[in-house]
Amino acid sequence: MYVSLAIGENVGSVDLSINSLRTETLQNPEGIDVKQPRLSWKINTSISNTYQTAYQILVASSPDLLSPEKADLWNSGRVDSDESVMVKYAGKDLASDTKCYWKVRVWTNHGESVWSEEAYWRVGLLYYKDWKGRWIGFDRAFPWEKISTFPTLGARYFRKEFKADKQVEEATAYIIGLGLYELNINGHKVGDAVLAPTPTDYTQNVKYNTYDITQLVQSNSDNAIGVVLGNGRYFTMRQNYKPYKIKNFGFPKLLFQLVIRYKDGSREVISSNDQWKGTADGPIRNNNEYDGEYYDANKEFDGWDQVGFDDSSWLQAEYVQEPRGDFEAQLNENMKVMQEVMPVSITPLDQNRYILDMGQNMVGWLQLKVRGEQGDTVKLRFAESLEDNGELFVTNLRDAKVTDTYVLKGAEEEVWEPNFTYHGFRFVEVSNYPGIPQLSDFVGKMVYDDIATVGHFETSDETLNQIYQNAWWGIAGNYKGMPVDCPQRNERQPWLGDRAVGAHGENYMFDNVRLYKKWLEDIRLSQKEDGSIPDVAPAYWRYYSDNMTWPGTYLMIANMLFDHTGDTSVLVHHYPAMKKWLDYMATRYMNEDYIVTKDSYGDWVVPPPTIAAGTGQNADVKRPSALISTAYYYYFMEMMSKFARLTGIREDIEAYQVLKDKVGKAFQQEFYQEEGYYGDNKMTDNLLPLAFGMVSESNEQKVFDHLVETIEVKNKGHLSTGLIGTQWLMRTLSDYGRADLALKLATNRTYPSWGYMIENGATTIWELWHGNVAKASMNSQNHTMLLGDLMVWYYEYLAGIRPGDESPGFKAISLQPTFVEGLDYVRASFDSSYGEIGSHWERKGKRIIWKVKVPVNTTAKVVLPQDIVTKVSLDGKILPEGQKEVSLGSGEYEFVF
Ligand code: RAM
Repeated sequence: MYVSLAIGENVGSVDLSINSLRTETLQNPEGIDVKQPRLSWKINTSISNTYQTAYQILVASSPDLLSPEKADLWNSGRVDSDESVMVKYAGKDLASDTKCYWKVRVWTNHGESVWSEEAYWRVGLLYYKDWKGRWIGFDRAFPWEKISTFPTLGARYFRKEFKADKQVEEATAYIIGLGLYELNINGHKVGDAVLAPTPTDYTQNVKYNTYDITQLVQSNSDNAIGVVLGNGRYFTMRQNYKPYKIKNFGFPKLLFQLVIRYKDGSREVISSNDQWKGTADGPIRNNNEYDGEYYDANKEFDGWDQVGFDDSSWLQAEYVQEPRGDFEAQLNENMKVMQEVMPVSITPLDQNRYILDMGQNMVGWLQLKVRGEQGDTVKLRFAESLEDNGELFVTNLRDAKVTDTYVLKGAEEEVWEPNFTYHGFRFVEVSNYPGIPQLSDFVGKMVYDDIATVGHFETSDETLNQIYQNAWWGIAGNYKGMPVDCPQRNERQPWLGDRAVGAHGENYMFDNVRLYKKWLEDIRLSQKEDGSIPDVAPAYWRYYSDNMTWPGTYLMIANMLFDHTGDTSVLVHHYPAMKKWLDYMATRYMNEDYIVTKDSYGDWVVPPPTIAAGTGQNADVKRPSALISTAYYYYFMEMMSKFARLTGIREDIEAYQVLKDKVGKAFQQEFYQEEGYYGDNKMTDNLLPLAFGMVSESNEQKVFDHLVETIEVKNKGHLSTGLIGTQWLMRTLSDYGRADLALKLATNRTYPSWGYMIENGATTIWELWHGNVAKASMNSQNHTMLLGDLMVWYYEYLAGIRPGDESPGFKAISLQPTFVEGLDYVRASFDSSYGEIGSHWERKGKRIIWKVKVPVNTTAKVVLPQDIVTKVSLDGKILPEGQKEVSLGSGEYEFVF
């Protein structure tokens, strides 16, 4: 929608439009339980330096009422404000199960827009009492099922017919299907989500999904509902060999509610109860995340989710115990098949077995096309790499069976893919395939949270680009409604430490705000009464090890979300739990000298000194270090003081500073060595105090020199950091003037480095620096944790895009690339809440041409390189000599120097 505006003599007419309307940062969300949702929009215009001066929002209960005169829920009137992101709804109280339509117009310094197109959100079921149905399921296994270490529990199928005996105006379905569900109406799958809903600790909260199914319900007619339930993270007997460690929640169960509004204004609710029919004797004979899915097509019941199916042999649905957690609307995205991957080769192993190569270590599953006899049983087994003899390498999967089985019914052609499992794999062993399988019989389905890729990054260096690709595949694949550590072995846990800084870099690549908000809530809810926070949250594995670094991710991600979105409510909401945790740690583990004595993992997985030394070995994994825990405590004091300031908890601002200073002094005394380094002079020992600002000015250079000496001399130009140190490595080197050394580490192809992984065939990031030779049991080929701060460095240093100091959430932007020698160009962009931020620089002979893009309603502070020798021009005009900074409004600009 464009409108021409006369806006002053010099400019003529411009286009000004508004789009990307979002509620709680979602486009047209269905069923949210936020009582005061926050509304955002983007302004587009081709004219530079445009900012908003006022807005007007209308919210109405129907599109017809969406005018200033009629808006029945809210007419904000003209509000003088430059806010265009997360503006809080301030209209009438919202009722459950209602739809709210909205639109907005803005005034800018360059004129006024017309009304935007309309968007909507639907209010979900706000109160427990709004749920009319009862929980149904079968709280038991059936005779053909097995409850053991490797249980076989099939999917549960439930069905119900109902009559919509009038003209349907609107039909909305609310569903909580645990562990996983698929909802069908009249034979059609509802929505494109897979492996829904998002996993939680079901004793704390369970998430419901909402669907507008108006198009699927037949007016004046009978209709059928069919729901399939999978085990997911709810029925986890699969790991029951460690009941002391692993939570099990029970058997799959369902709560369902369909609200139909008829054209005549009447309303009808159809919900789950014991009038539904159910069976566990269907085609999905077994399903779980680790062992795969077993599907017998001969057990299919044709038309079971359509009207007229004879369900007389099915059982009456049973009332079952409801889960303990609160029912909440799911605000983060469900998973989806996000991309298809075609296999690149198929190689026979023996008469009956073939190896399929997907060309990429991916997460998801394989779709199979097959023709054969009834009862033929095709097996698919998945792995990340191959043994030398061409067989699958499966030892690193530990006891996960990762096998999908399909039993043919003998139809003309059968096409199948699993519903309730996923695998981390590049290779697939196909066995018992009738006939000769062709590449075209298989399609890889890449499955992760339905979030957009918002960042693009490219340089003149092939290694940097390939690492970026590997990172993208690894990060995306490990988004499973929570960030998991790995997708392939019998683990797949949301380990906190792996994402502490990683999440910050990921945010430039993916629109993951809702995912990380959800995860922060998982972490908060995992806190014990006494204050302790686990290393894994949701705590499916109970690891309450009283650690500083892993649980500290709680604070670091809150900090990232604030800096990247400007959303203070995150800090307000989590502040008490963070404070409680820090108090808990201090009370138990801070000695009278202010040293925090407890740490669990140290600098997890530092590289063995040589490949030979690492062959057949784990990394040097657990070396708890009081240096690390004390440094982090110091760092968190600064962060808490910031949070206290932002949330208005005045008394804490100073208190945290005071404690920080004490911890800082104690750290100096305890760990600083007169030779000018910290602790044992390991890279991480020196990196942390430098990165956290703990080193006195007079010592800084000495400490930094030791760090550099370790890299250049001792390590011959390589890193020797594990999960902790790598999180601060690239930025610290650059901040102290050695971006060239950071670039060297990032482009190395020899051990240990990210490039070494690539040299050895990696298409994702390994768990271990020596992953090609390490002991198999602890050696995933798709972990993201060793990325450290590399992605942050790509965007914030090489491209120089950062949130500005003056205003968080990229309302103010800082642009300051490191024009490091050795790169000919860097091209990056990032789609922020205000629009695209771009930074492209390129060497042309001795000059650098740098193009930047600043979105409407933001400002950017550009810091010019300090060591420029030539004159600087901005859009062809020479800047005054000595100018070091330029302030820009929105638009596209070109610097030359
Ligand atoms: C491993 C996980 C994870 C790491 C922990 C400490 O089991 O893979 O990545 O955070 O250990």
